[in-house]
Amino acid sequence: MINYTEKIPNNVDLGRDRVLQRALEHWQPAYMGWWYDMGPDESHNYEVYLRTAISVEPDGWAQFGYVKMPDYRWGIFLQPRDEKREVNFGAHKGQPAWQEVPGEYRSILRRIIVTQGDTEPASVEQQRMLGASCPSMYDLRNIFQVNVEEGRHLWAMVYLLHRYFGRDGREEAESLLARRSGDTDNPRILGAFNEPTPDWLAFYMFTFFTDRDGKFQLCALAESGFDPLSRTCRFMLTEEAHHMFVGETGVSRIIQRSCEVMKEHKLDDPSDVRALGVIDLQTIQKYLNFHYSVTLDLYGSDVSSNAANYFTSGLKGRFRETKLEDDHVLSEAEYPVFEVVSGKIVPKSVPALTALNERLRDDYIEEIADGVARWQRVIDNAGVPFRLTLPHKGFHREIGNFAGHFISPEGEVLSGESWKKRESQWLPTPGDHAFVQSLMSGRVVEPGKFANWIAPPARGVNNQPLNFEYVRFH
Ligand code: BYC
Repeated sequence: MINYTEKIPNNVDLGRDRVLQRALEHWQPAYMGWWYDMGPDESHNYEVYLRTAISVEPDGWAQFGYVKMPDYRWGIFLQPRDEKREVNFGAHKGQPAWQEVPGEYRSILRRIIVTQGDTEPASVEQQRMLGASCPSMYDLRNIFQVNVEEGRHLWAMVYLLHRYFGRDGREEAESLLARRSGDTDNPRILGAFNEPTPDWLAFYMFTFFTDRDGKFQLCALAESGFDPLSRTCRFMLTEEAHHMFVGETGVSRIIQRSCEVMKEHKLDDPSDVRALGVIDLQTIQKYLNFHYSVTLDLYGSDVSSNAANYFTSGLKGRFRETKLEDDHVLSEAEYPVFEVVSGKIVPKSVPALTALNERLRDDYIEEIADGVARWQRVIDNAGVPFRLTLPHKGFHREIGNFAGHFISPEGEVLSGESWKKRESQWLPTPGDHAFVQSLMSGRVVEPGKFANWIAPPARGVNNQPLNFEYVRFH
């Protein structure tokens, strides 16, 4: 008999919760089976310098030490409860926050939790082969850190399903381990989580763009009137920051290295840049276009009655809901969305309640633009005349008002034919992928060494030097 309280660090009084323990007796071994099958390939015996959360206190959420990943202590943590917390928006505004699931919202709440939970193992599956082509031991350690924490985020959602949703919750928790990223018969729920992450440039783009969707969705769920969901998401957000850091600095280091080589050899033609074994800025722009557009789809339709219901029910708020100055009910307010009418993109005012997906997407775009401006500074500081741009938000979309239209990165509405002709200038082609992957044909794991196509980071993990042995392979 496994002692779960010892094995699973938690602040949910797991030791005394018989129902939860019984549910975990079935799920925990299935989770380990999933990790052995779908977790990072060939990594099970490595000792990795990881941070583990063992409590929510400032000194407990980031304990560093060597761990074999299957022995990682995936914990269950909720931010401490605020007894006075209320439902802060929607039809129940002003009522005490719910500690149990309101009966009438049971199925939509379960659906939100399942959708959130589904993304976590999906991303681990998408990234599982990347260890074989890592650019350094430092980067290898970072991807493993991201992977174990995505695993913990799955635990966080599964805790809610087991604790609050009875048999339905247990079934959903099992299905979370059964779906597979990219599987034709049983795929992950949301589009971007079925796309491959075939190389490290894609991985850094994913953690910059898609993990940031994670941040914004978690922020919206952290506003939930269902208090356990809010408290779980608040704690998850402390870990999410590191994932976005890995993405932002990863892309930034690739840009820096390419610019260094371009300056040193005084060249800017992409094929000359490629010939020196670094990634040309044009290819980086194409990857950016792809990951940005696929991630924009994750916010759902521009006009959505689901989103209006989530808000009015008090289950999912807006980004920084309690800091916003309005009635938090949105019965009168309007919000602009865009649609394609007779070959033109035109604004349309719709009830703000129905435009909540679009609003969250707009909040996200603002933060993304700041990150891209930081990448641009690396290019400018190197004195390279190249501008990275964010494409128009209608570019390459499959969900919402732009789906089915052909929009250029500049926001022109094109015919299918002229889109096809230019697509290869805007999105990575099989040839681009083959080139990027050709740079990443093997792994670089000598402590302190970095692949030619990426600059070293400014500092190591947890104040350790860059040549620290972040992963022990024996
Ligand atoms: N792909 O009213 P609509 C993260 C479906 S990332 C496929 O527009 P709604 C992480 C939708 O399900 C954050 N299907 O959408 C990052 C619906 O289906 P039904 C994840 C899609 O419901 C990196 C229909 O289309 N968390 O944490 O308002 C690494 C019409 O839907 C997609 C969440 O997403 C899509 N992209 O909004 C690790 C938060 N989009 O009803 C982790 C929870 C929509 O016709 N989820 N559909 O069967 C939600 O709040 C909502 O489900 C969504 C969609 C915002 C995603």
